Amino acid sequence: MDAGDVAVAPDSEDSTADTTQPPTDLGDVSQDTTADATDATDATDATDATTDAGPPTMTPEEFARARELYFNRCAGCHGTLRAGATGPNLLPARTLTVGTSRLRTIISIGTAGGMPGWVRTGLMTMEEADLLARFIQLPPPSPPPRPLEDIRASWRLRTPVADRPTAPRTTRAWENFFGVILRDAGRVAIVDGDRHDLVGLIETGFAVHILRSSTTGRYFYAVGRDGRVTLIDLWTDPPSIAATVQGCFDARSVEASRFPGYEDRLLIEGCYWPPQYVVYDGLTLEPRAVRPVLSPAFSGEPLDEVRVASIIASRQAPQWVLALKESGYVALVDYRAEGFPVVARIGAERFLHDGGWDHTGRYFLVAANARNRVAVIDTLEQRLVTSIATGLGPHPGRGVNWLDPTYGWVNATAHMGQGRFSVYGADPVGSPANAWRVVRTVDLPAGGSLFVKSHPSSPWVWIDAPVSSSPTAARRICVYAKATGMIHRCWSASERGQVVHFEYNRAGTEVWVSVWDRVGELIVYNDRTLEEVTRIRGDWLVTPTGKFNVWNTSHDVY
Ligand code: DHE
Repeated sequence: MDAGDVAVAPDSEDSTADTTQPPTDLGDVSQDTTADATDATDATDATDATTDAGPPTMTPEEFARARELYFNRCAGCHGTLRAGATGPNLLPARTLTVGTSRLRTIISIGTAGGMPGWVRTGLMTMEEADLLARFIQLPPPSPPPRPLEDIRASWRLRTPVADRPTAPRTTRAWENFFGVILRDAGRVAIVDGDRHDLVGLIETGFAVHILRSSTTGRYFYAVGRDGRVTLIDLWTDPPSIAATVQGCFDARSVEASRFPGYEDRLLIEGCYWPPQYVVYDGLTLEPRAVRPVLSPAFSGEPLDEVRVASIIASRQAPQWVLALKESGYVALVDYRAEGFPVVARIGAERFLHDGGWDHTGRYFLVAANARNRVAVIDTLEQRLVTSIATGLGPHPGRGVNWLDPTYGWVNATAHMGQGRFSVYGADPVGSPANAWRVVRTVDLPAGGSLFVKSHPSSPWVWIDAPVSSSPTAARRICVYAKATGMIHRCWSASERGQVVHFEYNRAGTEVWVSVWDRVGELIVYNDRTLEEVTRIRGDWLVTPTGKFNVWNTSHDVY
């Protein structure tokens, strides 16, 4: 092992073995995406002895329902065309050999490899599991393309730029607003970071995934799983929708232009389907260009599906940095060039997912969860530096960076597949011997982690575990101390739901975390004492997930 230190949490509550069966739609974190699903059926329900005879049949209505279910629950991990990514391949050549009854059981109770038990956790009925079991034995339907003219037809400019306020109409400190995703309500709440109260509710539609701020911070861009982008103006009172557009049928990411001179001017949306990205005017969402990303994998395998996963914006060049999941390339898109082309493609690692900057904003550190590695991309020299084996299923979100007392500047991730926080050197100038290798591994009580977060003025790194198979662990927060390189404390933050995702206020003095539940809460902690400041509650707080502070998101503070 290339770890320098191994520190063990001194006051962890338990060391529950974690098989990471996420109770959400996160799906598989199996290491081998070609693993046979039949391997995972050891827990098959003995009462389920249906005999399968040949390919299943479905009525058109059943097929349409199953297609929708697959899109909502399965496509994120297994791919729209079912060729597999974080989860295994679900094409008929494989699934027909497994058969309806066993597939239904897997869908119902999950697997030890990380597949959620959809019926077991109450998120699906047995009838829906049966529909899906039959659906995945039939050839995948061809999803439609989405050309520029269709995207243009979806564009709605509600408030032209000339009709918008020229100064903030609110007297509140809008740069400390938080955009809070209310996932299952199809809304984004704008919450005042000073006063901890609701400023406004924005109807964004189906399952918003993330928000990004424009570079001045005036606008939030929200992207939903259905590919819809919503431009939210924070200078109206209350905040309002200025424009909407739908560039994809399935999407997870948007990012603004951040290079000096391009503030608030452009926006990119990365599609899960079709395999493309779309560039919009940043103030109106008028579509400007759509570009394909389909190609063979960097290692040569032919592909029918390539999804755009994380996107970050450089401040050192007029470029967006795109992680292309299936092909394993990191693509640099130049928005100063005509047509917003990809100007460099860097082969990194397959099934790229989430990531963010090192402290200089030069290196992109992106997780290939299914390969248990974090790839390091030098965006200046446009090359892969290396990829680091960190643990099972690294999932940093945008990640975290700080100055370690021994190893210089570092970045870090926790993991979905094991209880481990890995710290890796990221200081090739000040501490070259430690750069791009794991320098500390710290045990956590459980895996199932999705996000880590810190702030330049904070002594801590906050770590969640919302997709742990243990409900206790899924509600727990752990805090790592930068000074000692050890877990300072872990505690249970809620008696229900899952505790997920952190965000700081503008001053870096408070940390907000979501209780992801039908009756949700936002817990606000004092970042110095780790004591609870308040709990934000309200009947509008339905299934809160990600939170994005205007100042921190527009300045890439994470
Ligand atoms: Fe996310 C970030 C994709 C499930 C909440 N999620 C991301 C990013 C990607 C992604 C590619 C990086 C965006 C960027 O930085 O540009 N997420 C996916 C999936 O494919 C996956 C695994 C399954 C799916 O079908 O969507 C998935 N994600 C989830 C959840 O279940 C979460 C917890 C709740 C939800 O909304 O569904 C969730 N993802 C988030 C959040 C971020 C995110 C809050 C942004 C973190 C940040 O601080 O930047």
